[in-house]
Amino acid sequence: YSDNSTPSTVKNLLADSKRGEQLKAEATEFKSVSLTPRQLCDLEMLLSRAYYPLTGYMCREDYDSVLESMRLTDGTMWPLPICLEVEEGFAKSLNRGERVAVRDAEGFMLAVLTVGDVWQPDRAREAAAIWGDDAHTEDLSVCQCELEHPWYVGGALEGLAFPQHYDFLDIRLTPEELSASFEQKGLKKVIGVQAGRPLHQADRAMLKEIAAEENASLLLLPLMPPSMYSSIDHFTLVRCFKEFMGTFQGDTVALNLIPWFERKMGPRDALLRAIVNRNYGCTHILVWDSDTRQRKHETLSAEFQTELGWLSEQQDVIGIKPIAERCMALNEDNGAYRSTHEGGFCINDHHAIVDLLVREKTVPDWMSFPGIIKELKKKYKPRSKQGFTLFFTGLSGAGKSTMAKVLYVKLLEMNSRPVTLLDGDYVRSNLSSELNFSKAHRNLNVTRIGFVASEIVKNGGVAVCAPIAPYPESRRIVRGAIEEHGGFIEIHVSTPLEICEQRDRKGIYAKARAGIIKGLTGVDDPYIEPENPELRIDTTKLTPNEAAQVILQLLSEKGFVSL
Ligand code: PPS
Repeated sequence: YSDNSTPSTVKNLLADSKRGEQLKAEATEFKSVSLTPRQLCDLEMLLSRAYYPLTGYMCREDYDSVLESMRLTDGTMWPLPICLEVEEGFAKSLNRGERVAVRDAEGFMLAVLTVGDVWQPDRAREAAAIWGDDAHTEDLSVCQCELEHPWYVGGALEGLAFPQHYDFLDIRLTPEELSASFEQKGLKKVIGVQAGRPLHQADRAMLKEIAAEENASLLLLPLMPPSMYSSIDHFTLVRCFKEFMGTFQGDTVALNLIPWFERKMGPRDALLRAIVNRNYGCTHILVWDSDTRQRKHETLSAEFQTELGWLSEQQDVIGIKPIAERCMALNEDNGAYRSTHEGGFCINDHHAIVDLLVREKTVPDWMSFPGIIKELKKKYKPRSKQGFTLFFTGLSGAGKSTMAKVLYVKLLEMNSRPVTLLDGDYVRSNLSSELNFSKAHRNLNVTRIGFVASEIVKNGGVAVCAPIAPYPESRRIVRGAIEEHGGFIEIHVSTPLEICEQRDRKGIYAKARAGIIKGLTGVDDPYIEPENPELRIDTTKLTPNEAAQVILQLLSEKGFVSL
């Protein structure tokens, strides 16, 4: 990189206490910007120098140069824009040279930004530069920030404090502290291992093999989406990593939490990850193939090959050596793993382990470690103790309400959990009485049902829901909210429109055809069928009782109930 200083000799961007007091006093005059959890990650990376050599948010010239040539204007290799995204109105109120107070969500001032440039980025151009085509323009918002049409602000930062953390303080070292600790321990070679899931036996075998070949130590860096930093998953993941570290002997493994959020922005993202690992003192970086997270992969994915190629090309420039993950195979005779260079199965047992736990099956020793299983058991309760939602979706008159009522009664009869019925009409007259049947209101109605259902599931109950739910976007949100806490069984009641119309119990189709009501689903409003529901049931082919049996059978197969 451009100069030869290493982060261990580079100071963080926090002002000394005298300057800090001065900035605080002056800040009463400044405009303020509050950062989102993801933006807080970037701020912490900038202030701690994990984004060395950046000293603030990129200004326009650096931004353009990074997009065009992956270099800052001073020639340093840098793959992705790091700018502060703000709303248009706020951006237009700013003047060059003005100072802005950068705050967290509680309003605590963390830094002062001296505005360099303010501009509206061409997002299509940015996406094209990053991914090689502009098909990803919308992904930029997903990957980078929550704003749909952000403006960018660039400028130097003076830090007052790092974003506040209260947990795992002993493993939140800055690049400077971590590099110094490696130096102190005399560790010359360190392999950075970032992972967003707990690691198990096969992973340990692979890491041991690689560490021995490279004669290097390991630095484990658990990854969590920033919004999850306070969720149970975060604590489970970090505790699993602590257990995992305990399975190695001696000083060969370190563990640290870094405020990195995954942008998933292709090979350029991989380069940024490499730079950050280098800044934390790593000399090597393990490159995972995100596609081989499942057991059945036989070859490494094309994306992975590209990422690895880019990293190898830039390894001298960045100063870190990439190492590809390996496929590990179990020798069933002696319980040992070895890497297979002839392809074979890539072992990632995490999903299989979780599956065993929720089914109350024993996890074999060759898969994981007792301490890790103990941690995972606290989070992944057996299905028989989890709550779940039956979510019926389909046209008016398809038979959703009837089936919902049958299941409601049968589940009450079984008496394994409290059951709540959230029928479409019932919700409409209570929870959503002010809503109409526009697309926005239907989506809102469905997400409200999902919110109530997720609270029920969180507390171990069963929610039986039966809205039309014609749009995939709200169905997806509901699934996500519920699956965090338990089971989500989507049942598409796929009775054809002609039959629903023939039945017309409420006379609603006749009214729609006569033009008395407008926007009836199936007539002059769309119903987008679910692509992958857990079940599809056509009530012209099954009686309500038969359909209920099919559903109960599925619940039993998944382990939620025992018949
Ligand atoms: S949605 O789309 O999920 O919010 O609909 P939902 O809350 O399930 O409400 C559907 C019931 O409202 C009655 N109704 C209409 N349905 C669809 N389109 C229009 N325009 C409409 N106007 C009134 C209808 O009787 C639905 O009841 P079900 O039980 O589905 O037959």
